[in-house]
Amino acid sequence: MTTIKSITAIEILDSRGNPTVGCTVTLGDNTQATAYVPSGASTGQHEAYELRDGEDDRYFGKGVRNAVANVNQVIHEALINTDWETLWEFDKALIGLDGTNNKSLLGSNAILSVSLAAAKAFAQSSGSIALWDYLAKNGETSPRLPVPMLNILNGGRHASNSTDIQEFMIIPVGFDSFSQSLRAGVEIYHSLKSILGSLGHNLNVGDEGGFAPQLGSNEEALELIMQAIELSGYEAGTEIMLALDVAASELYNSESGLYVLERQGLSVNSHDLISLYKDWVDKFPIISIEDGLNEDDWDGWVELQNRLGNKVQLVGDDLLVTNINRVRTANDLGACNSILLKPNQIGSMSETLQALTLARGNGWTTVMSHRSGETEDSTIADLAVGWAAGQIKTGAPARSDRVAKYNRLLQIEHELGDDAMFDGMKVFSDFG
Ligand code: 2PG
Ligand code: MG
Repeated sequence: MTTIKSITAIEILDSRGNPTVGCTVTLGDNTQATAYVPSGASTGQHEAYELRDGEDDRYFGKGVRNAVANVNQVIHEALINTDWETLWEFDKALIGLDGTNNKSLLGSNAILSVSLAAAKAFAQSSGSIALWDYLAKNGETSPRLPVPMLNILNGGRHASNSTDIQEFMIIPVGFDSFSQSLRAGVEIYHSLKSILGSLGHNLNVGDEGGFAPQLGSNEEALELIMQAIELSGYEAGTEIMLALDVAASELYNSESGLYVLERQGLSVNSHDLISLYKDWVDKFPIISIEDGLNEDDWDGWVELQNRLGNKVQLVGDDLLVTNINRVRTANDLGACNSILLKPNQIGSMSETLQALTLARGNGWTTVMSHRSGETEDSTIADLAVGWAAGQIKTGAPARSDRVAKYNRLLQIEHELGDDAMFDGMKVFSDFG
């Protein structure tokens, strides 16, 4: 039995200088753990409700004092001094306190902060090495280091004046361990910097630490990344694969029903956009496309899956919002073959795990993910390993909010020693 003595939250800042919730849970045995909640920019319409103060002019309305008060008053008062048999029993009671289907009463940021901090505290108190170990034991999964997807070129909502496509990622697949894979990714990141510099592009970075040059087209970004892979001495298509997060909900014009790619001078319907992806997939070693279409364009997604699903991992982010109901719909329709898992899209640990488990049961791949607004909290690294997600998306190897996750994974790899499992290209064996 585990008891909680206190649950306290404060308002802290994320990597974009916006307020977010930090929470500390103290157990009856004095074990204490803290977690910080991330926040998105290209958020899906169907995500759980992030409670911000609005109204007052503190932080231009983005303060989270109400969410913090909900933790310190409502959640603290309701959930302390009760005996919990498992973390999941506690998590269920926490979710039940809100009672709405999108956490709009207490705020998903309030609830998730408690859910994450409690998970860390329960893990510590159980005598597990760390959260990853506790989760693996609980789920009876063997811990696995994820293949990293490094977002080395940022556009869309994460960088002004860059590409239409939000994220150009590299996936180092042809390596035997996480650290070797990461090293390759980091070297390519540095090579991309030299190439951009030699071409006279600016070397500023976007919200996720990837470069944000002003390029003429989205294809140019892909070509520059191919050159960076070559310059680093790696082979594209075998050792290194490419991935995109189009974040197409941001490109979709609901009045015209068309997707607008300004850099490309294109306004296209979903059929033609899929054809464009098909051209890119034929030309470049792209193994993964996330949010290729708008979050409610179910017919388009089904066509995308039919035309590219046997070759390419089609990841639902805004489409699925880590929500089992949308995972179910997508599976019934045959709309995608992979899920992006963002705990703050749904607002709790247990619901994130449910979405992962259901997706895995569908035979899909699973990708643990950061948000564009992050903190030094690296819990997603533990979730990726403990739940054996297979892949993690956590930005470029730049800026501490991104690097914290990579460093945490290096630490876990070290702790696992000879038991550190890493799949590399095997994760993508269903594609290509
Ligand atoms: C995404 C994320 C993270 P945001 O679209 O996948 O890269 O961005 O957190 O802004 O939604
Ligand atoms: Mg996305």
